[in-house]
Amino acid sequence: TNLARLLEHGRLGGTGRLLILPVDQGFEHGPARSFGPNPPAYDPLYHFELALAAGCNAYAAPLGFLEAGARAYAGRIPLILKLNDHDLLADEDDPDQALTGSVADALRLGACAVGFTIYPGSAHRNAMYGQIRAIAEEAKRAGLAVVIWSYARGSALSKAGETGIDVIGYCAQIAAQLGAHIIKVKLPTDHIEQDAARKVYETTGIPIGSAAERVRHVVQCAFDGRRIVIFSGGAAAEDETFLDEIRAIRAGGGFGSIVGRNAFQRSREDALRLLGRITDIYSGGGD
Ligand code: FBP
Repeated sequence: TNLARLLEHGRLGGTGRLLILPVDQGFEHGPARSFGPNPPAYDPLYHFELALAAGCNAYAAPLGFLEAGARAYAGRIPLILKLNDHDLLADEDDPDQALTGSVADALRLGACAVGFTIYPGSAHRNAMYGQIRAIAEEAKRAGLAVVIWSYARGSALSKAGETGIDVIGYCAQIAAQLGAHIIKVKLPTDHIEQDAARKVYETTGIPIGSAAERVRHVVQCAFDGRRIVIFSGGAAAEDETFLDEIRAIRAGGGFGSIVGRNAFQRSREDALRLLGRITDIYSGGGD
């Protein structure tokens, strides 16, 4: 029921596509870097309003931001409580995430899903997999949906490897095997990180030449379309470059986007215009 709430809400409700506003960047990147470009975004209520006005399917944030507005907004827009977070104050080759919320918090705040980040590629990945296993069990028992941010990161990978097609496909598969209902990954490039995988891509001719083909392959890696795969927005970008990525996600059978910085780092009016164009594209128009 909670997964349906999320899929049925907003401008894309009932289309099978999703647009989610995630605002954990204050924790993940720092407040000035995140909200300095558009100061009204320091206010947690700004993001609830933006997600609502844009017709997003859901709004995702850590405990503090959700606590600031859940009383007024929990019944008006589906909420996803991020249960772990990472900060940038200490430089680490192998990043880890701290547990910053619980399933009980998600229920108290009226959220319909919990969110959790894993870092495949980090030396700490196995501890994160163990944590989400236990959290997903508890969340599902309570009727909450599970969203996994599956981010390749760590000393085992090159910088290019973090978005390599073989690695992103692997991240999608790991999140699906960990029981995610919704999987969030970065848009992959045509880089192939692992030699063993390169051989298979070359010999079997898996099409990965265009962005849409790569999206299709990542969706295939998440149980051949039986799990919902959405793609992150990334750092603020030119509108047309960004919208081309959305068109590629649609063309490749991706289920949608989770767009943070490209939404809240510009004026509200500008953000609503861009988010409107994204929902137009996912609804089948907007070309
Ligand atoms: P963005 O659209 O701002 O990229 O947000 C999506 C997201 O997953 C956030 O939830 C998270 O804070 C951010 O990406 C992490 O970005 P990065 O990989 O650059 O640290």
